[in-house]
Amino acid sequence: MRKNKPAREKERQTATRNRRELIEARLSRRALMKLGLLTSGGYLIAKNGLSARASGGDPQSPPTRPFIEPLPIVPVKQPVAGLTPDPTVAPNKAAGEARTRNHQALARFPPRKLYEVHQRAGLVSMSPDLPLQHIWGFDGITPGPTYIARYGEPILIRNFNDLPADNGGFGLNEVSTHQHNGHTPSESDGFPCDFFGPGRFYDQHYPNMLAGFDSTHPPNGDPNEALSTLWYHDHRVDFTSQNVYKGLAGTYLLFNDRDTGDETTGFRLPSGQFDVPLMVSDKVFDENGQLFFDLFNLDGILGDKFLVNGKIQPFFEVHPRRYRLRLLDGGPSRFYQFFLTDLNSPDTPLPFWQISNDGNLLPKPIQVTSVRISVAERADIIIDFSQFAGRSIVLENRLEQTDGRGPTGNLLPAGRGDRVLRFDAVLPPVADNSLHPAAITKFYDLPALEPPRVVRRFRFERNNGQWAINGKFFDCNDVRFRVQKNSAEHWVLQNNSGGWQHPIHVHFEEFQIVSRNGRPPQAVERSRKDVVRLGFNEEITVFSRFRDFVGPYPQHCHNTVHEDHAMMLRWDIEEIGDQRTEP
Ligand SMILES: [Cu+2]
Repeated sequence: MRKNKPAREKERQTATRNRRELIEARLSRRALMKLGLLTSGGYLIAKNGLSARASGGDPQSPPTRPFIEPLPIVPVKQPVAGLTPDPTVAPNKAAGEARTRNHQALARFPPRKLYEVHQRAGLVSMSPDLPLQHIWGFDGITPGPTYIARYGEPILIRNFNDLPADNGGFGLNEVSTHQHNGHTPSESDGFPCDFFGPGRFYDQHYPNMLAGFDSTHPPNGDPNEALSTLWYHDHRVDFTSQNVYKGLAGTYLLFNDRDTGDETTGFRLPSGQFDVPLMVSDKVFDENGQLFFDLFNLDGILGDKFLVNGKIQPFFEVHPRRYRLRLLDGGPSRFYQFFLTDLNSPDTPLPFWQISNDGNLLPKPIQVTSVRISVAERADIIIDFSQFAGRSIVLENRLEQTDGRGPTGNLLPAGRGDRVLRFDAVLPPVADNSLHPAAITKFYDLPALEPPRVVRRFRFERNNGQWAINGKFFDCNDVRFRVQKNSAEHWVLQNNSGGWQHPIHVHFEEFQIVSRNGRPPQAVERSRKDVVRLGFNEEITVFSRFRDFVGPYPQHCHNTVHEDHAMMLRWDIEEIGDQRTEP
């Protein structure tokens, strides 16, 4: 029987408050299951005030006005002149370093720039209609500062954990910072189990070298494997969703002698102030307007507020010229399909250009009317705002998604989707030295494939209300398989979880899709990738080479809730690999 609305509302608030107390006690979902407080179906055990379905009690955010604050432009991280003490190959435990393994390549690729970043609490405004929010951020801001890096210019970041003991409701003050898509030695990759607590630091060495420098393309690597749009985020095992939702993420851009960061040279892509990272995330706020994270939602968390670069529904005043916009789905769980919409004539499709998929420029630009990204995927797009001079255009997500399972597959009518960002083409005309994307006939060729040494199969499946790969949950110490250095493999990713979708991410080496449900990849999926959307009942085969470094790396679902609970596995690169086909 349906209860009347006030009674249901009160029950919901009580359940929310009680769950919050458990979250503040910093119990992970796994701990709660062990304590018997959470059933395998994700329901809290019926007990006073906890009887609501665990995932059904998300608060509805208070109302906020859209498009009243400008898009934040994230500051660029500046290097420091030196670090004291100097970085060392072996972990400097005496000085408080938390690293446990030696740097593999510090002497070979000595850092040319040094950085120091502090993860700490911050107080920020996400909307003037909400109170200030207690976040955790790199340098106390979210998104964290943008790193601008170049190929052939190794860097080292001294990463301090200055996070407080009080989590204010959710989050765990232990961290492991992953550079997503980086060709990074394992000890600097941000492996989920390399986390460390407050008061310590971790030196992360990023060689910024092209993949293959030590084998397939010595000594400088394969120019066709250049990366462009990377990001970094916390990856602490079991707590990634909470810590990233709390703000621990930022952008890392890589340039080279073709994608130069100067629109008068190389590929001549829009550059400088016309090259803008856009981190999109969805969040939910409680009845007091405070950022809320429901620890008991095992499906995936959907927010009812959409933020770009940390602000709810900002506006962006642009000049009437071309811009390169780097879209990133910052999670925690939502899939997007973005369109450009003129709200005065929403049914008129507005084409633009997609130039990349994840961190990789496509073989050449492709004209599209929408881009689809799931958690952690990126897409660089070029929009020419000269055609919209004097007008406002909305970045609209029209992909229908009603719970954490994945999108329904339906597209909402134009103008009826989520209005994420409004472009106002109101600034005066300025020079545009970038090339029209139609005039760019080639970025990079796709590297040739080769026969795999091993074909491994992975079933992504539901297991007792949690998430498993080949029936097993993540375990830091369980090396599920060993890849042989300087070999190639096929990985068959199979969605065995019924009505669920999973964005699958592999660390360290990119892949190419060989087949999706038996068919070769089409259009923008003809690309190098580091995340692939595994749709309902799909089977995808991907190809990778494994080169240059050794050590542990993970493969996991990037719905951060699934990942924490525990759809992830550890694989290691070693000199001699194994032949396990269903690891
Ligand atoms: Cu998943």
